[in-house]
Amino acid sequence: MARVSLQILGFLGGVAAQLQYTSTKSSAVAAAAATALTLSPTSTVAGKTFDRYIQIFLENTDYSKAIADPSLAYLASQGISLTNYFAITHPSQPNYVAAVGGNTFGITDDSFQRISSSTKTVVDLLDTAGISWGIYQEHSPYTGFQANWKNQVSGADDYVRKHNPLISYDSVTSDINRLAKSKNFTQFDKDLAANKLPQWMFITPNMTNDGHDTSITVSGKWSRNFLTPLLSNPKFNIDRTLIVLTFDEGSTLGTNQIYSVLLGSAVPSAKIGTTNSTKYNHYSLIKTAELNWNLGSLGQNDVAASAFF
Ligand SMILES: *[C@@H]1O[C@H](CO)[C@@H](O)[C@H](O)[C@H]1NC(C)=O
Ligand SMILES: *[C@@H]1O[C@H](CO)[C@@H](O)[C@H](O)[C@H]1NC(C)=O
Ligand SMILES: *[C@H]1O[C@@H](CO)[C@H](O)[C@@H](O)[C@@H]1NC(C)=O
Repeated sequence: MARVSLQILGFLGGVAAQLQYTSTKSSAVAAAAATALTLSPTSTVAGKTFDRYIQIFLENTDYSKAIADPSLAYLASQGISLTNYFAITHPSQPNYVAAVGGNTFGITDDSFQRISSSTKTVVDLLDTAGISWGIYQEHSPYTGFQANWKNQVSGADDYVRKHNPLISYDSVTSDINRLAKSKNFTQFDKDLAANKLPQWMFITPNMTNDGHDTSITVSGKWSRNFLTPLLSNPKFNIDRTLIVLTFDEGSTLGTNQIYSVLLGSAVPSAKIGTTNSTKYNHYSLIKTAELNWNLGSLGQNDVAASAFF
């Protein structure tokens, strides 16, 4: 019985997401927020190189411009700067999709997409291995929200579905326990304070802080201000923590080379402030988790990708 009703809920959630895609009513959102299921499971599966993995995506900036930003140059000096990292394609959405599924699955735009429930993502591998995971999307109005959300005062785009890597996969949205791990920054703060952060995380700041609707100065400052206290927070930067701060894509006219830096306690102190010119891309994000935790593979572009370690 419980299983059936959960499936119906998941289905209704999908329908609601499509209806709400263009116009989101705040009354409906408030009602749904009151009942949304939030889960914060934890686990301690030891990895080869790291035990906690945090991926953060900023928006739309070429490598040369990002590395020249003072805040991002500072962060590069605090870790290993990856000087030969390329996004997969344009525009945003297929890059996010690829970063968890190992393929763009034919998506070439930012429109509402659903990827069939038989398509696996890295969270299938993590679930099989018993590794806790969660995604934190700034200003998603409630856990498991599947539409877009505007600032209710200014009307500006705030949280957008296209920047949520897992939400287009039916294998995630049709499973209430998975949807319950698509959380926001309110929940990030709570999970951090309660020692409930998962081992695998993906973080997307909102449309202001990720630079999409602002500038590299704003996304750079946000990154430095967000990460600096976390790097010295023993609840966040626990032993063997690896953070990858990167961008979804470069500018449309560039080579799609993007800034990426490895930070956290998993970076050996002798390598702090160094560069690494191995060719990496978003499939490397998956491959790195696979090798670290012995997860096997998705059989997609993750197979041929290079891992960071
Ligand atoms: C974040 O999600 C929680 C849980 O669904 C919700 O109560 C809260 O209002 C959300 N925060 C923001 C800033 O939207
Ligand atoms: C994005 O979040 C910041 C707080 O982190 C807030 O100041 C800003 O107004 C938000 N952007 C929008 C469009 O609501
Ligand atoms: C980046 O460089 C390659 C090739 O020299 C090494 O194999 C990697 O271990 C290295 N990665 C890191 C994180 O130092």
